[in-house]
Amino acid sequence: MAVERTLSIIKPDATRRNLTGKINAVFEDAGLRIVAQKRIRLTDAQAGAFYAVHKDRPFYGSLVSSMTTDPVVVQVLEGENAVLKHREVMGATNPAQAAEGTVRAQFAESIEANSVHGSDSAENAAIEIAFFFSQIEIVG
Ligand code: RTP
Ligand code: MG
Repeated sequence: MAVERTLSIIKPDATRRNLTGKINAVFEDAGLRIVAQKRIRLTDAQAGAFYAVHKDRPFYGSLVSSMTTDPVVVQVLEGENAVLKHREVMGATNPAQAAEGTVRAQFAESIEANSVHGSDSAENAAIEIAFFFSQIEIVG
């Protein structure tokens, strides 16, 4: 199995409740290595650009504004099959459907304030990593 990288975001609902360490422990326990990480405050324009793929969805405006209320922690996670492994430990988008022990089952407040984002393919991971990080910031 190939070593991959994926882009992870600990969302404002989670940073507001001081959950960064607990969420990182779930990732590390799953064998994902944090090879880059920074805490930033997204502007409306940055959040809108990041989620441009969802611009025609009814929840777009609300999602974008929810991403700017508090800081986010953006990170690059590395490991075997990292994209899928990360999505497994995040759990389903809707926390009511998320499997026990997943980040969203443990911590999410709602379908929108669901604590974490993860890239959904290796191709999108490369695009999303480049959105936030330069090569020199990623230390494998
Ligand atoms: P993500 O992209 O954040 O890792 O999550 P995902 O693939 O599970 O969910 P996606 O369908 O890509 O949606 C992106 C984010 O939009 C919010 N959302 N709100 N109100 C709603 O029905 C709704 N549906 C999605 C969530 O914050 C979701 O993570
Ligand atoms: Mg998604």
